[in-house]
Amino acid sequence: MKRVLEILFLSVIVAISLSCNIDEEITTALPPRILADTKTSYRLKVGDELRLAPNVENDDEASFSWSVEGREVSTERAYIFVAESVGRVCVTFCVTTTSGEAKQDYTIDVIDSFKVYDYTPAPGQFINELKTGGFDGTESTAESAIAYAERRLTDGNWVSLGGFGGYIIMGLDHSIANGEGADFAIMCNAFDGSSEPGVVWVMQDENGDGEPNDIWYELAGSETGKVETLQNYEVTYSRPSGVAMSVEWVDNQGNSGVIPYMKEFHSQECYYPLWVTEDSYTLAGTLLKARNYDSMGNGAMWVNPHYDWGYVDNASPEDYVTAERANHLDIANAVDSQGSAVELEYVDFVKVQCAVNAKSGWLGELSTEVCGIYDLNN
Ligand SMILES: [Ca+2]
Ligand SMILES: [Ca+2]
Ligand SMILES: [Ca+2]
Repeated sequence: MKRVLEILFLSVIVAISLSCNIDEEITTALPPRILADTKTSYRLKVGDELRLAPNVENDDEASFSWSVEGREVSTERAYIFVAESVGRVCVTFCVTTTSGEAKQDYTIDVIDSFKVYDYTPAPGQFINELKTGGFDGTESTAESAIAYAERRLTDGNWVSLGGFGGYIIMGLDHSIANGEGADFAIMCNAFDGSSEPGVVWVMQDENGDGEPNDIWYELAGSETGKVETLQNYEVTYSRPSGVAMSVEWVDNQGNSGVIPYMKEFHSQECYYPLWVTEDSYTLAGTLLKARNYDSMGNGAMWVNPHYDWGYVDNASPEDYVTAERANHLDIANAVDSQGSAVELEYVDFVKVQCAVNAKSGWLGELSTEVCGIYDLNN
């Protein structure tokens, strides 16, 4: 009998301890946790959709809440954000269980919907090195190069125009009106001492076919009309005969030179755009006198001073807005091929073209960089 009582007693102890463990499991369940690798900032074009579905641990029987600028929009596990208008939006995700809650903020910058129509850079150290944009660096058609450029600009990253004459043509999903003052902005990567000016050209879709095949008008800048500024300057680049070679050029002023191959920094086989099918091509535009100089006299520190106004990738106190990393441009400065002012109520296409033909020692060729375009009238 004593043995039976002992067994009963032990059974009760085991049962109590088991039930204690269960209670403990419930009361000490871990609170939900949003995994740290969640991407929390995005750039979208108007009209884009983004599916947000953060990875959450300890989310048994959780409830979810999504809010946009503080207003609840969904209680689903995942949320599809639709970019409706330009600006910065804060989206908050909240997961709640009986053990606690976790929150995650997302910052979404919605930019104007834009399109790249052409990306024809001059040769340069960043050309064909397109892997920096998540591509494989061997884009060999105009279409794939345009896709690369669009992707880069959507992310707010730079697209290099290479040496003199290299250009990109962009447009928004609407005409840009010529209002009071500056009308649109071009983002770039200029900073004080690093200005690589690009001239801006604008065009109206006069024939209404949606393509930039009409008349380009230059936006005059501070250098327009100066003796040292050359209109109709042309440079012809020739495909190198082998890999790892500089790209030779001749201009229409009797000069020649090279876009130097710089193996130690950019070791892709060739700096001549792979999607240019001809063995040589000519880029024509407006040449500004280079201002770059070797500030220490020993080649270590090159400075690229800014120009007064009217250019892209130009850290001008007059039209470069540091917080936006963008130059503000005014359609009212449009001039025709004779240099006469042209009144344009709006424009549909914008071309940015590298406007200097210069090298800065070990930094290589000067090359305008473009990071995006947006309408200032919004
Ligand atoms: Ca204006
Ligand atoms: Ca057209
Ligand atoms: Ca630059």
